[in-house]
Amino acid sequence: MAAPEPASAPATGPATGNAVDVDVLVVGAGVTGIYQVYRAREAGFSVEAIEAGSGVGGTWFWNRYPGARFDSESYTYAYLFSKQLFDEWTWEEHFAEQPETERYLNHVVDRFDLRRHIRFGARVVSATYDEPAGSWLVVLDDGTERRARFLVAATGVLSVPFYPAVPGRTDFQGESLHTGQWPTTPVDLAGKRVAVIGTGSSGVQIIPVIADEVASLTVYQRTSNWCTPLNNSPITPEEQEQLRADFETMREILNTSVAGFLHEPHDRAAFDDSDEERQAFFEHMWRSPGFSKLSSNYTDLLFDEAANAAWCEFIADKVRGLVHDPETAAKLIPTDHRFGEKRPPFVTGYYEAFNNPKVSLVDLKATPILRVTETGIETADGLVELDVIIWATGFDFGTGALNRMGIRGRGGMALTDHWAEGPITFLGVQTSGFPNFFFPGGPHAAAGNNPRYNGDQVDFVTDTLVYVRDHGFDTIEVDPEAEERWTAMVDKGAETAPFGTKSYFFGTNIPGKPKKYLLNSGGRPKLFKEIARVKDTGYSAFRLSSSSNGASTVASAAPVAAGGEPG
Ligand code: NA7
Repeated sequence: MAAPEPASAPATGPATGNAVDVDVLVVGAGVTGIYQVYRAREAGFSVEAIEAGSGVGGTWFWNRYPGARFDSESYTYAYLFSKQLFDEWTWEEHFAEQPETERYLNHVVDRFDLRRHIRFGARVVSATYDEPAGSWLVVLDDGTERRARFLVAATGVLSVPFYPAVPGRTDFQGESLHTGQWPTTPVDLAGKRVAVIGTGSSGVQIIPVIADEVASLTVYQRTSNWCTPLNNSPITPEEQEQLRADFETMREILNTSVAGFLHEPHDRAAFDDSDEERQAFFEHMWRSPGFSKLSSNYTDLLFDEAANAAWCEFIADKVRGLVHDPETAAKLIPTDHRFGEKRPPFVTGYYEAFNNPKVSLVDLKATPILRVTETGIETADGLVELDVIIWATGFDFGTGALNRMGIRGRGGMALTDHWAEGPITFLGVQTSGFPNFFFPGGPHAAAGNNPRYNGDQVDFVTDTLVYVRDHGFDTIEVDPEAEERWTAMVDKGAETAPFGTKSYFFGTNIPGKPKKYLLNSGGRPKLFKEIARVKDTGYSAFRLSSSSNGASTVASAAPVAAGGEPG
């Protein structure tokens, strides 16, 4: 292992005047949190991360179920801030499996000497803004406290597992597992009668991987998805060499492209081509890697009903060809949503798994689950006896973790009250009434290759902290008008295609959750544009103040109009 690259500034030491334990307290040591710890430390702040897991990785720590892997190309998901890091690490596959990713993240943490900044096995139970002191008081689940100038929640969007309220769920006497909370100890499924509930990205990854070893596998599907092949393969030594040679170009594309992928956009609309050409192009798409089915497909795929329907019909034909039993094939073909309305899962051997006589598909729309019993799952069709139930039932997306952290801002206002009708943010990084609190990679982060977008936000947060410090301020809070405008932009953009209206992107998978779009419908270009405007206008969309000696002095409160409407 190579020696860490030199830090450009001291790793510790308070950057501001008032007494705090740490300048920057980061919550979460996943992909975003690790990068935030690195950037904050390099900028000269003292920093500590609080991580609930016993290891780093966040999503890639908790989702350790068999078959969990990237849907984004490994080298495009990886960190790009260090060419040395990129050169040292050899990804085995174009789409790495969870253990490889977890190894990589551990390597990064050790390579840059970040582990000493991370406290593991600790969960934040409350975080309260202390107005007179201008700092955050954070309480952990063991009762200990931390006082921090800045609080950065890098708690992820898919980090709170969701269990549906199925009657009797906890009565089951066998083993109950959630894909998003998979144990670190070995799970033996060999020869067991197993159920998987849910056929989103997680369900469709685990199903083909465990199908051979179990005694029986019953798949409980409520809604089928438009699954297409991941088309994974090992990275050859020649490809590896090429990737390293192309690093700077690749970094440039990934740091600037709309979706944060390398995939080339197509230049034709679906009906520019003849029927034969379109079939041939769809065949090419079917054989293309991961998200290129979205990002390199026909330009009108997500905007033209007929174009989308043609692609869906192509997929449906594939499913009918792959699945031997026509009834099962029919159940696996979606009838209630277009391709791209929901996050499309990518698969390896998923449809083929249903040709395995041990695998059966239960259509919950026809035969809903009545209850879970001590011994299995009972539907309108009767009881299936089971040894293991795997809940692949998703997450409380976007706001789930933030709403569970007991966050209170100015005047004791609870974040859950401020966001009672859904998140309101500026740039998906700050919300008014909560000074010095940031949440990169949280709600209103853009849709695409997550580490790229989250990295953009971490970069902005870090630049902002430096700006605050170097201009002699110690408090920063977004102007309510700026967050209203940004949120209005997000909501308005979500009214139009291609987003659909029913998916975890809108929170509709969680009973009682306000229906609000939880990504940034303006995408990465909007984020870049607005960040540039913030910097050009001297942070006019924010209120900057100095709270030393207990008195809060507003030193800059330029009207948001100076920053203009986020556009
Ligand atoms: P998803 O994509 O939210 O999928 C959850 C699945 O669980 C989905 O098929 C749901 O069906 C199903 N579900 C949810 N509640 C129920 C109940 N009550 N009964 C039966 N089935 C249910 O989560 P994943 O973990 O698969 O993927 C999350 C992200 O991780 C993914 O997008 C990638 O970014 C990686 P529904 O469609 O709601 O009818």
